[in-house]
Amino acid sequence: MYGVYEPSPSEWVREQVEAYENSGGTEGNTLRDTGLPVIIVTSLGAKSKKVRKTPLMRVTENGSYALVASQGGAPTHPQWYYNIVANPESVMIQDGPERFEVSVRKVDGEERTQWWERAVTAFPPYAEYQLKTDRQIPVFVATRRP
Ligand code: F42
Repeated sequence: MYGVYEPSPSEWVREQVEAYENSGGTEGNTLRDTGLPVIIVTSLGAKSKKVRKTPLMRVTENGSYALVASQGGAPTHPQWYYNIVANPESVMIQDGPERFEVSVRKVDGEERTQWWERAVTAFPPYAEYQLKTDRQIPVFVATRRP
């Protein structure tokens, strides 16, 4: 992916990405002390065209991944949401030691419902986050490119 990497302005996010990448995915690979696994999603800035790296919870089924734009139930979508909408073909996932390119699409209706259930199973706080906000939390499905 082309573009200059711009580390997150959020310190804990930046440190998680660094630990994850520097260890080849063997460290910094869970959300704080929950023990629940995290992936690193690389996207291309919608406006800046800079490379952005975002830790997200690992929600996976049959080799595909859900990317849940929850941002802790905040009233607005996270910025990476707009990056993926603008540049869906410039997205990579690091899952543990593996890093690969993915195709990403937003899911709606029944398909979203199925992925949402998987997401809440993997990370129960997503259900609380949805209750905190009026927006419907967007869900993308990312599939490894051949
Ligand atoms: N966030 C989630 O939404 N879902 C999760 O499952 C999740 C899990 C998770 C696990 C571990 C962890 O450490 C963090 C986790 N987070 C999760 C938080 C997540 O990593 C993000 O920090 C959060 O979702 C906020 O995303 P954000 O993209 O808004 O990030 C902010 C902090 C940020 O980096 N902003 C930058 C900035 O300079 O303000 C750049 C933002 C950016 O990409 N800008 C775009 C550009 O062009 O470069 C423009 C975007 C536009 O508006 O068009």
